[in-house]
Amino acid sequence: MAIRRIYETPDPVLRQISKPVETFDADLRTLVEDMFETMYDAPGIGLAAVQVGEPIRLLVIDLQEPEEEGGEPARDPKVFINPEVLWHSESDVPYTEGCLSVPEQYAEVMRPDRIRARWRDVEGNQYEEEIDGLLAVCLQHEMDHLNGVLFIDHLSRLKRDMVLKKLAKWRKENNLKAA
Ligand code: GNR
Ligand code: NI
Repeated sequence: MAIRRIYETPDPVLRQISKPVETFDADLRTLVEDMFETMYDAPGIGLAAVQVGEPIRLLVIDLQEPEEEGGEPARDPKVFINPEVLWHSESDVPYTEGCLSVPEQYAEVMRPDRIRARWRDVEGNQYEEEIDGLLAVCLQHEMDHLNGVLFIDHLSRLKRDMVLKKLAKWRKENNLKAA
C-alpha cells in the first residue's frame, strides 16, 4: 500500500473527464487500497481517483469520524465505480463542503438531498440504491470530480474568488507552492 500525492487546484488534471473503468483487475484493487490509505492519512471522508492523478471513474468514501483518544478508528469503506445518478430529488439542501484539492477552504453548496444511484464495486458487481444525508452530499461531490468539477464551481463568482484568494493566502502563510 502507498500514500499517493493529492493534486490541488489549479492543476489541470482535476479538469479532466474521467474514463469508465473497463477492467476489474489486481491493478484496480491496488489503486483502491492506495486511495483509502491516502484518504485516511489526509484525512478526508471521500476521494476520487482523479485527485491522485488517475482520471478513471472510481471514488472511495468513508464517513466514519476518526476515533478520539487514539483508539483504532471504526471504518466503513465504500467503493463506487462507474457511478451514475438515475434520479435526484427536486429539493436542494445546503451543506458546508471542503475538498482535499482545495485545502483548508469551506463553503456552503446546495445539492439535491436524495439521489438514486447505480455503481459497481471493485469486483464488478452492480448495485442500485437510494441515498440521502451526508453520503448523498459526499457522493455528489465525488461524482463532480469525475466530470472535472470542483465544489467551488457551484459558488457565485464573488464567493469563488474569495475562496481562491483565501487559499492563496493560506499557501503563502504555510510556505506552500501553488499546485
Ligand atoms: O474530506 C472531505 N470532506 C467533505 C466535506 C463536505 C463535503 C464533501 C467532502 S469530500 C472531502 C474530500 C474530498 O475532497 N473529496 O473529493
Ligand atoms: Ni473533493
